[in-house]
Amino acid sequence: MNKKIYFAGSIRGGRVDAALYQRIIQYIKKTDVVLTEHIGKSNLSIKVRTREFDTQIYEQDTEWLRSCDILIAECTCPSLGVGYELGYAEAHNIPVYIFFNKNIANISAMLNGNSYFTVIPYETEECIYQWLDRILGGE
Ligand code: 6K6
Repeated sequence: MNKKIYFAGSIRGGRVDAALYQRIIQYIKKTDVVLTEHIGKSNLSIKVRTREFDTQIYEQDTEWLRSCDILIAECTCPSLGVGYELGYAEAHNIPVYIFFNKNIANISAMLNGNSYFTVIPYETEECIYQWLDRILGGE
């Protein structure tokens, strides 16, 4: 209850799963705090902006990463930014859970081969929520 969750999902890597991100975020929010609610927004801009604009995003996101209790990532749609966040979380000893739909995508060996990460291949969305109950319930 009331854990701080950093939810990571693709933005410039592609928004094909944005609606799924939104549903996952809403589910987590029933019991806990999601620091990155914007990831699920359907109108989020994916345009490359100025270096200054992106610096603000980087500074804010890495601050949230350092302060979160758990990182939960949906990695079916590959994203350089999410990959960076996973490594950053590992370097700061933040527990990391990585979901991907095994009927749609493969996961990088650099994630699947790293025993620090809990990698969760799923087939149905319902599986994600069952896992979230375990993760957030602290089982
Ligand atoms: C901010 C407000 C409205 O639109 C923005 C623009 N972009 C981003 N805002 C916040 N976090 C971002 C933004 N772009 C990338 N990220 C972070 O990187 C998120 O935490 C995502 O998990 C991850 C996505 O990386 P890319 O490489 O797919 O963009």
